[in-house]
Amino acid sequence: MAARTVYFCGSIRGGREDRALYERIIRELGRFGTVLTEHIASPALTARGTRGRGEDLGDRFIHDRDIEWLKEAHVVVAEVSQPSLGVGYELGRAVDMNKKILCLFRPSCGRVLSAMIRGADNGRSVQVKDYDPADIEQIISEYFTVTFPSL
Ligand code: 6K6
Repeated sequence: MAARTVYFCGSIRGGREDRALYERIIRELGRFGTVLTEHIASPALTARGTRGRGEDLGDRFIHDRDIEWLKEAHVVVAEVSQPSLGVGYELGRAVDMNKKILCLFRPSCGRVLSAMIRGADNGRSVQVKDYDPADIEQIISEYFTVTFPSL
């Protein structure tokens, strides 16, 4: 079987407050496969969704490339505490592609997760987990070793 690929979703234009947490999640995901979207944790990527200095790729290019990566991915992991239209869109597309999806929500953020994300949990292919940041490595590791060891 080809090496496992993981598509990680995290807020960009929705706000970058959780960027450091994305970095930890991506580092942990990297133990279980190739993360196709490592740039989500890049400090150079601002809430404007550009890197500046003429490196802009164009929104259509970003969309089309990300959808191709999403199609390739064996599993989709999303940090959903920071509301993001792009992450919600990616999750909707991923559900339609029948991907295995793990959504991670931090109740300590003080928000209430959208019913369209929490309500998508079917206990199998789509799972939504409330977590404490201190436990994130363990939750990811359990997902790949206990919940879906074959992924
Ligand atoms: C320029 C150079 C490198 O990256 C950029 C600009 N932006 C994006 N690059 C890659 N993926 C993006 C970019 N903007 C949004 N996305 C996708 O949407 C990511 O996969 C995120 O999971 C999600 C974030 O959506 P918003 O609505 O918070 O931006």
